[in-house]
Amino acid sequence: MKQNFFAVDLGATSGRTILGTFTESGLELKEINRFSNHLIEVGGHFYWDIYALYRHIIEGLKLVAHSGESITSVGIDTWGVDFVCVGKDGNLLRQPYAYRDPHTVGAPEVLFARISRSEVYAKTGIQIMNFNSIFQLDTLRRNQDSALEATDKILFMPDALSYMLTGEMVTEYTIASTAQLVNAYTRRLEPDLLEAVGLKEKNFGRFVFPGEKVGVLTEKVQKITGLGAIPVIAVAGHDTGSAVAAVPALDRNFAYLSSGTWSLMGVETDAPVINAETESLNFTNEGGVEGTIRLLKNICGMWLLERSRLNWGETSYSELISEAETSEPFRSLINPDDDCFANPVNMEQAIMEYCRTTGQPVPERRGQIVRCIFESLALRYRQVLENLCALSPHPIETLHVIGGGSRNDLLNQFTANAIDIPVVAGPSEATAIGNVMIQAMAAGEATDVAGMRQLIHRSIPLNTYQPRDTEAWDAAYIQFKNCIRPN
Ligand code: LRH
Repeated sequence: MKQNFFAVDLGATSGRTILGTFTESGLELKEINRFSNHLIEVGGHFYWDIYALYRHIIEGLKLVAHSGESITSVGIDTWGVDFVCVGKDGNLLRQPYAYRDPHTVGAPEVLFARISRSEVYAKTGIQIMNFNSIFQLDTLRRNQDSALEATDKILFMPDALSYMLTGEMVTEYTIASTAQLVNAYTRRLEPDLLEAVGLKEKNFGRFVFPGEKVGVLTEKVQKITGLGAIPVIAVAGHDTGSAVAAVPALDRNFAYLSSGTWSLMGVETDAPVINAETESLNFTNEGGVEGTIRLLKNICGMWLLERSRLNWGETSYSELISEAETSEPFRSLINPDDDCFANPVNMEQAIMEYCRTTGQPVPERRGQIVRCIFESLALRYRQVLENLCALSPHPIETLHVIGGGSRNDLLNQFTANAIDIPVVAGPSEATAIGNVMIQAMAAGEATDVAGMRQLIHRSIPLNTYQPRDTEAWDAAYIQFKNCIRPN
């Protein structure tokens, strides 16, 4: 019988549900619904609306039920680090804080007074970013947050949504690894780190790995959706974990760039790579599928454009890209990872201000801003790739760009030019594909990730970009390094 896998893929600016099916010609994906996901600002704090996300998932499930299609299983992946507090009675205690909330600014330094930075990094291998759950939890603890004080269980976003569908509480390994509370070697929650933020293992759900069953839809959910007792499978709950599982590579000699709100650039390894160099370069070791580790770096990605676009009404991405294409090259550059771009009130102004204070021409037109963003991202990719080449246990011959950003021809070409190796772009729906893959493996319809990658390679159109104008990009790289200011 035909098996349909229902993938819920939630990003920090938009979400979608997708029905994935294997046919003779390969993998078929049908988008069921797509919706935006907003940060909600209340009293200077930023939250997510988990109930709205839940409602969109229910809508998606209803649409499939009404179409008469069957669903074999459901899997949920989301952005990393954020979590929900659940009380003893099983109720969610408030809307979850969003990782761009400024309450964690300076939080790592406060925690490191009690447990050293090196110890935290040596255990987890996770790059220090102030929004990691460990720092969010410590901030809430110090602020005597009433929800945290009443918490019985902490559930990460995908696990919280699975709980709302099934009533079962789990802690899935890949999403938990982003919290900086998992030991990279034992692949379990690390008691010393939990203790440092006042928690115990009993404050988390049953620990599971990708492919394990969470539970089945509750009777209430069955009733409102018109579906049966369908299983919910723990996929790689972390979106980047799902996306990288779907890189259409035929061997190991590649780096990937998962391009969305963030640009995650790294390599896949069999074991954590945790040493003085990875620590000083602040590289991360996130948990992946089939025991793999993603040695990578977070780079501020399309966030720069998504946020700038808020000032430009409904201008389409293709219009903005063509305005960038006809703008002057290398007029001004920014460091995409400068702190000032984390959550500015006005991104366009923040970019202009950066250029002004670093003595560069201030971009005035939209096309100039977009060109500045794309060129700066491509040059930052080069910088991170240089570090990766030194850290990676295997050679890097190709860069696979996956995710929504892989549809951007101009940026793909800029990236190839900047890094001087070929860029292979696609699939743009890598995250949903990875999510479907894990469900298919759990259902016995696929055997392993390598086989699935071959199938994706065969059945999804990919575009290759060869490096061009490399001398001009070499000069621009020097210009880029000169414009970086300390964070
Ligand atoms: C990308 C992502 C990334 C995390 C960030 C919070 O969506 O999951 O891997 O670091 O969100």
